[in-house]
Amino acid sequence: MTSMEFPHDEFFDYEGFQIVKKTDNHLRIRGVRQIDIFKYMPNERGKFICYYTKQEIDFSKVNDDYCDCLNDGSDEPGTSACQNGKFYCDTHFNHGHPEYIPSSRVNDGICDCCDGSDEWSENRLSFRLPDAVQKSLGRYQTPCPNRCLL
Ligand SMILES: [Ca+2]
Ligand SMILES: [Ca+2]
Repeated sequence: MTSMEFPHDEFFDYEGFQIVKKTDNHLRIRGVRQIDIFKYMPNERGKFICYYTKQEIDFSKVNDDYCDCLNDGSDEPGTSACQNGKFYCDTHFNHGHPEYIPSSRVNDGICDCCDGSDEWSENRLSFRLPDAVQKSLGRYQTPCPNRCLL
């Protein structure tokens, strides 16, 4: 998730824009880093344009958990719907932790982002390793601890 200031509320009127949180005119879109937010602005027809194919789709199809931009996965930055997508963790630039992960790892029950932001649905695996084992492996299951400062 990331944020960017917008001067008007008009952008928030598009159905399905999948705003995770709007506070003090900040827009946050799950799985999108701040410098890429502009790519998620609707065009003059209120549509989203896939990054590479330039395919035009309705904004309601962004982060709707169905892959519409088949070649680049750009319409699903915050879900695991597209095989080739990237999910940007809420917390970037943490030494030793990934800035982004393959979108296939979103909500898979394993914490990949140091802040656990990839596990936003808090899916839990049917088995759970003891905490001590998880710690010794350096791999954690949901609910995710915040490891960004470690
Ligand atoms: Ca979609
Ligand atoms: Ca994960």
